[in-house]
Amino acid sequence: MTSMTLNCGSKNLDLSRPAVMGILNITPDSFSDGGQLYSGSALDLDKVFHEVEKMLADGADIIDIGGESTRPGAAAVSQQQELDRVMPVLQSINQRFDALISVDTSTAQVISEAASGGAHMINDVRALQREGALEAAAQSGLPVCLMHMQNRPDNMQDSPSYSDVVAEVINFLLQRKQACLKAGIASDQILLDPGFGFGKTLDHNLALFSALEQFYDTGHPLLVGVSRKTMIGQLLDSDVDQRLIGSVTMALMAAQTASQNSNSQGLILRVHDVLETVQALTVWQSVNKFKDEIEKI
Ligand code: 7PJ
Repeated sequence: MTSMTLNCGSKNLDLSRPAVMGILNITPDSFSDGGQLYSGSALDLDKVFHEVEKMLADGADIIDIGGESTRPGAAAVSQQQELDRVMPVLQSINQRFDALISVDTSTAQVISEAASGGAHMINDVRALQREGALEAAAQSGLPVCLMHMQNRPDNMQDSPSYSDVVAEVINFLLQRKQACLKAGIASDQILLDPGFGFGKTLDHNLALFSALEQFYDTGHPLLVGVSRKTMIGQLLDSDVDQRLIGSVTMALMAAQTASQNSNSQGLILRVHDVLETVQALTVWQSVNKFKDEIEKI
């Protein structure tokens, strides 16, 4: 087995156990926590710091900063707006906290500036398909997360359709991996993500989740983001503020699948509810450790 440490520029991420990525949404219009960090129409940096401090204290391994809302039907954001949102937050978090920061962006200029501004990972829901994004990511030397999305945020939920959702998503991700390798990104710096909820019906999402084994078999670390998503709302018939238990359950199931797959190179869970996810993982890990110890006797 290769090393379970992801090199993230000036920091390393331990992937020998599931890592928790806390979501920091600095958009005014995110679907589940939109505008919470705003005072009126302006982003409130004190609220941002408080949120980051809490997520780190709760056990987040990574803070994921997103300046573009990709919820279904979200308004497009200009490059300048995205830079204006992301860069001051990235810089001030880096000054105040010793945190591993990923930036959720598809824009070449944001990738480049975020890398020089101290970001440790690039998370792209468009898998580096925008003009210049591959080159900017390669130049940054940072790990990249490639996510699958069918169509665009404004139309992705209109009528998602696949003949074989698992094969199509894996093929897409492997094609994007090849493009990354060609652009000079090292294979062990590439993470893959099925993109739950991005151009997918409930059945598509469940098919992908049930096939996580096949994603681990690619030999890349995975990122799984199901937190508070519509699929959980559909399973529970619940609004976005009632999806905590469902989200944590799925996070734990993904962790369990990873731990049972000998090809797994690690898992990052992208979540809103850091404390609850970390607690579930801690209990699960403690029981597993105990079991391993009695098996050794
Ligand atoms: C994801 C993401 C995801 C990755 C969002 C939301 C929508 N990045 N950004 N994977 N989702 N890699 O938080 O529900 O699933 S934004």
